[in-house]
Amino acid sequence: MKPPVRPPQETDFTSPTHGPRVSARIGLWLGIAFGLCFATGLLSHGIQHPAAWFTWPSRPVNLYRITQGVHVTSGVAAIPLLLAKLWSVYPKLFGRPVVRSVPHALERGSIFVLIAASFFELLTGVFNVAQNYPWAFFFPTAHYAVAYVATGALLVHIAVKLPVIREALTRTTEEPKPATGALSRRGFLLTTGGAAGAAVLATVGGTVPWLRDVSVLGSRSATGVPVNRRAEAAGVSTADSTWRLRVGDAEFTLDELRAMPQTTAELPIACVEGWSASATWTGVRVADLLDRAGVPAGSAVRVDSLEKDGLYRSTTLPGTHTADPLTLLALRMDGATLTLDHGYPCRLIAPSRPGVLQTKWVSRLEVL
Ligand SMILES: Nc1nc2c(c(=O)[nH]1)N[C@H]1C(S)=C(S)[C@@H](COP(=O)(O)O)O[C@H]1N2
Ligand SMILES: [Mo]
Repeated sequence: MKPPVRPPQETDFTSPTHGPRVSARIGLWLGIAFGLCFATGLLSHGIQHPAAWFTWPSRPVNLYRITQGVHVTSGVAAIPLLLAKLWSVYPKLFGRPVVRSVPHALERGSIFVLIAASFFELLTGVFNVAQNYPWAFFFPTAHYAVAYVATGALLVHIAVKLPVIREALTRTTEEPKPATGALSRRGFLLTTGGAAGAAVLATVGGTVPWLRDVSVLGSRSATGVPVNRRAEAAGVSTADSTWRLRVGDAEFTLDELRAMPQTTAELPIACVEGWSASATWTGVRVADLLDRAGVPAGSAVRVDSLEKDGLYRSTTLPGTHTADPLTLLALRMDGATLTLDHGYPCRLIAPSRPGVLQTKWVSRLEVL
């Protein structure tokens, strides 16, 4: 006789890939990935919108490149981890009664918020790396705000689950062997770890040059330095002979800049969108320019460009960076005069600075 048809129940799901032991382990990895992603995201935000107390060092030159690489890589690694985590707990959807008590309702609600916010962060992040913005909101603001929602919900979740987590991570008793052919807990954890590792490898090449060949998602950085905003899109055409660089009250022609002592350095452009690329830049030290213009050493300046109204037409360069001898107004890249797309006649290139702040087509340094 057939059993009567009934909806599935939580106890129907007997695979060892469900349950607290798997869930707590994957949760631990996911917590680490989220923690790294949140911390490096906050840093990046802090550098771009510094509070009065915040200073970001200009050395080592690759510091921002590394923190941004960790941000993108940990975010990408979190995607397979999140999916595996949801797999491990989805039988709970069939737990009855749906709501047992007020605390239970709050707990379930917080998990819903956590999942929604996590998907929002990971998906918008991936779309940003792909430079695809199929939505109406401004990515940085939304991605930043929802990060707090996700992190808050995560902390609540960990606090609520602490006893279960502790028990699941320390228990040593063996569970019954899974039916032959079924995926064991170990097999599931290894597969999940493998998927996260593959995701990391597919992404880190955007940051680590010698891993570029294995990084299918890092293809944007395959050759040379990518251009995010072209001169044409920025409304900048070949600067005419009337171009001058204004520094405080002083003015410099392009020939005067070329006649000044030149510094050559290999420095990266580390874009917030997940790629970074090094180039050899040659140009004038910002510190020298400020000195010639009679501006006190270590002053912060605003860097203005020829661009009329782009979001990144103007940036603030803090004193730690103006004082650094590797902070340049570059005239040349990889031995040749800057192309218009890379910022001709001159562009800012400073160590350990987000790409979005490496202002191109500079026309003025205004002392703040
Ligand atoms: N004036 C201006 N400078 C700019 C931008 C811009 O939109 N306008 N984009 C920035 C961004 S987002 C990056 S990643 C770098 C890229 O420099 P590149 O085009 O030379 O690679 O330029 C930066 N400088
Ligand atoms: Mo960028």
